[in-house]
Amino acid sequence: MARHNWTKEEILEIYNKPLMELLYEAATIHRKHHDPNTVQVSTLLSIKTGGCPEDCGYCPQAARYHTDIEGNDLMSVNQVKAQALRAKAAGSSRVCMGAAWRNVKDGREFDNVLEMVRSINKLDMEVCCTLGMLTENQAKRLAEAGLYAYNHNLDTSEEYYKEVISTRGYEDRLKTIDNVRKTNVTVCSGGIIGMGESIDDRAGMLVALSTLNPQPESVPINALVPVEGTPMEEEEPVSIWEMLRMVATTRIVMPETQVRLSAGRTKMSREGQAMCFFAGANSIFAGDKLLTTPNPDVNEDMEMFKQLGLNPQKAFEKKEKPESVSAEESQYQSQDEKPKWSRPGHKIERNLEAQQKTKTEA
Ligand code: SAM
Ligand code: DTB
Ligand code: SF4
Repeated sequence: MARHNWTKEEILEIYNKPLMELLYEAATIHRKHHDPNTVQVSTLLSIKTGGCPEDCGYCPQAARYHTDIEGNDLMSVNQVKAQALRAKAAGSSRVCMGAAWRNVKDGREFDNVLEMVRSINKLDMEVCCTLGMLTENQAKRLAEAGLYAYNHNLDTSEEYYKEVISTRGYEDRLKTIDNVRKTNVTVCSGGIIGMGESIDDRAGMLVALSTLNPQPESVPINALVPVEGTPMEEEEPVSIWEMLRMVATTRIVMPETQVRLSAGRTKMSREGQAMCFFAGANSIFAGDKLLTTPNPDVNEDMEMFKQLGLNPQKAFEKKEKPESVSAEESQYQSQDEKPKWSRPGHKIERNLEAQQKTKTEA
């Protein structure tokens, strides 16, 4: 059972333990609650890029910073469906659609997003969205469309939040999470390390997340990707030791949660990532792009899985499929349409070939 009364002092004590003790404790808890050889694979899709009115100091998509990213209008439902099919063929069980919005506005664009959710759901994949702030009614509409998870990060501690973002407050973030909780959509909420915050702030963020009741079903741990043109362009990269401590502490205080290695994996060695999986990370973002910045090559990730003996988690393995789409409705139920990684007796080499083929065809 998860505890919902962690204090900052307790969390700091865990975070600062001798590393071997911390890793052993986290790995032991991880094994009690999860299969240590299964890792969820999620693909990010930026459905609306750039031009955001907010001032998040880390974000290349904020209109006020002069970054090199190419902004786009909302993608079409067909474009999204095509990308989701590609992600599925590459072994992903979840698509996470991100929009550079402060909040969702009712109207044609939101209707299109609801249609995207329905169409990815029909592919028998979990669908996640991260669209900024939501009202209770918008959360309900997403739930009715079959949304599986909503990502809305607290990013850091309440105290440090004001140093990073001025255009909205911590309370606004908590309110959206609460609106999502009123539905059957699962909550994905985590944060970023390496923004100049203290260890106290990291512990503060973990207090805020772990005292939510229920705790978030998934917690992404991002290492800042310092992007030229943003106020954080000069931040020092986080070391693997900090990442490991953060992952292990998250695992200990939120034992049932899926802990996701998110932004920053391009700077992590395979050995470093293996240590993170040992310490309790059990989800990654796959695909050579996050939202706007690079991510490790899919083939490299597949080789890493093979080397470490990891298997990708199947869709809907953790929670019942949302009721709005029945199994009969799903057009992609046949064994052949299942991701190659999750077919019995698969050969990863075959999958590598399929990857090369998709790339050449694209
Ligand atoms: N606009 C929506 C929002 O802010 O909730 C959704 C998209 S936003 C890009 C999603 C998350 O990406 C942010 O909350 C932040 O945690 C993460 N993120 C953005 N830029 C990042 C960066 N440069 N490095 C690491 N994480 C980043
Ligand atoms: C999350 O915590 N990390 C992802 C996802 N949720 C939406 C986003 C990372 C973005 C990194 C910067 C970029 O690519 O623009
Ligand atoms: Fe906008 Fe989200 Fe980026 Fe903040 S993190 S600037 S809200 S896209």
